[in-house]
Amino acid sequence: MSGVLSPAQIAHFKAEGFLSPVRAISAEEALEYRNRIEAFEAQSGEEVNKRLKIKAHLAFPWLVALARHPRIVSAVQDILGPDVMLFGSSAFAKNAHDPRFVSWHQDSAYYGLDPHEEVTVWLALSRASVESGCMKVIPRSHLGPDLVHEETYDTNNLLARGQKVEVDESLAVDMPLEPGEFSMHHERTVHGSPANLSDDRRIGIAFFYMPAHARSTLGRRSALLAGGEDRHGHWDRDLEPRYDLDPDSLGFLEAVWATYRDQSKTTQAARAG
Ligand SMILES: O=C(O)CCC(=O)C(=O)O
Repeated sequence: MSGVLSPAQIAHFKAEGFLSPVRAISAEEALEYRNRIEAFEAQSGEEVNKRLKIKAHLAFPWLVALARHPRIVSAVQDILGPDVMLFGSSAFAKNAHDPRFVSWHQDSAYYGLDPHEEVTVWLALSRASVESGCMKVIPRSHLGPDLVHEETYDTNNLLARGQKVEVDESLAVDMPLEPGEFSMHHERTVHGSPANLSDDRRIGIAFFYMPAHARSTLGRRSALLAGGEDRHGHWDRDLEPRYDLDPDSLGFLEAVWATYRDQSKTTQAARAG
């Protein structure tokens, strides 16, 4: 499948640094995936935000399939070209009447990619409205400078380090989504989301795509081929789950998480020194 995005949508993404909404799956399918996530939470006794981080797709084959969904991958290819890889994915859930938020930030400060061309697809599995704390973006911020982040470690912040930048909020644009729709933003686009004031959970999965020519600036890492071919070999391959909660791919995920935490400590030590 190609050409999911119209020329006007592609031009909008390039000029503004975001695009929303685009439909990937039906509302019924989104509910089915939400149910699977909530069954996993019931079984593990942990909120999805805790376990399905960094490379959530390594937990379930159906999340790998969703990351490779033809409509999502084609939309990404419309922006990035034919050869696209997924280096990460993360669940972002806010409960009903949940004060937790995502501070204004640029993903490019942390993703360790060169060049900065990553595109995030945020797929709504429940309604992400202004009331339930949908994402907001600062248009055209992807064309501006790399901003300095302050790491706050605020416990109500869904970002691991509570990183934030100062922005003029009057410029912000909301990206409300119905279940099964997704938004796209460039890794340098400043974005964030407020608390959930609604009566339902706001659950989304963010998929992080890059062109296969992108290199890691954080040492050798792994990724999943999502579309086209990898003619560059800059990335090792993610160990894909053979079945739900495959211990091998979960072990792989744990090892990636541990490296990420170590890198985070090293970065903090370097800043403190
Ligand atoms: O779920 C949210 O509100 C924020 C997600 C986010 O920061 C991202 O997908 O890059």
